[in-house]
Amino acid sequence: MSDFKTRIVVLISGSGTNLQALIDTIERGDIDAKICAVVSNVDNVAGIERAANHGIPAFVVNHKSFPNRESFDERMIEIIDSQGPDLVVLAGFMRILTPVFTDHYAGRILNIHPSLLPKYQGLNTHQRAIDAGDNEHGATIHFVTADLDGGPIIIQSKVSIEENETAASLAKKVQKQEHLIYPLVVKWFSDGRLQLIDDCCQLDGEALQKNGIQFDQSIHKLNY
Ligand code: NHR
Ligand code: GAR
Repeated sequence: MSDFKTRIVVLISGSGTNLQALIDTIERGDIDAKICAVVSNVDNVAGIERAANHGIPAFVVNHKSFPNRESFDERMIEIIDSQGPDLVVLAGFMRILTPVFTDHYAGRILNIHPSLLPKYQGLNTHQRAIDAGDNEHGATIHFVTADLDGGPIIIQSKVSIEENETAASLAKKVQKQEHLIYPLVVKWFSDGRLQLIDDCCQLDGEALQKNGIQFDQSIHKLNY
């Protein structure tokens, strides 16, 4: 079947609430794209069920069945490329990818990370922000490169850290922002407005600042 919609493959490892936000936005007709497939490295996660509920094929590639990271990545590439994607979206995907993978999808792979990068790369970001005594935290969407959580930043959304904040309460606030900004960025990409050129993000042909666009509700309204 051929159509002109942007073809997206979403990679997950868990609950898939960001996947759901993308599915809902596409189903509302707000993004001219199609999620061709979901790929999870973990079996029986809620995100697979979410895909099934919307008629999206889901594949499981268990990283534990592979002798090394490269062979896992090669199998992932085979499955993803069988879908002919324009864009690969990491949405709570929890395996570090080798350059075999990141070079293959250079300029067409996005990740959402639960911190205000470059702060708190890696895992357990909410607790680390609380422990450091920070008064703000947030989420960042960036192009994925071989440099873990270090690729060019597209957008960030901030939340405040209150007294008595817990990692769980903070994660909930951050996720609410994630569900606003990921569909927005995927829309920009699908509309051909967002590009990675010479390691620099461009929106509508203009280079973005090093820490990307700072999201607020008014930007959101402007773009839907
Ligand atoms: N791969 C590359 N090359 N570059 C990035 O920017 C990536 C990436 C793979 C995943 C998501 C990232 C995040 O947003 C991401 C960005 C997993 C780990 C990790 O340590 C770190 C960062 C991210 C995802 N994973 C462990 C591993 O050994 C496994 C942890 C687990 O299973 O719980 O792969 O945070
Ligand atoms: C999201 O908060 C995302 O930022 C984070 O995991 C959650 C996934 O939620 N990603 C990472 O920690 C990547 N290492 P979801 O599965 O409900 O979309």
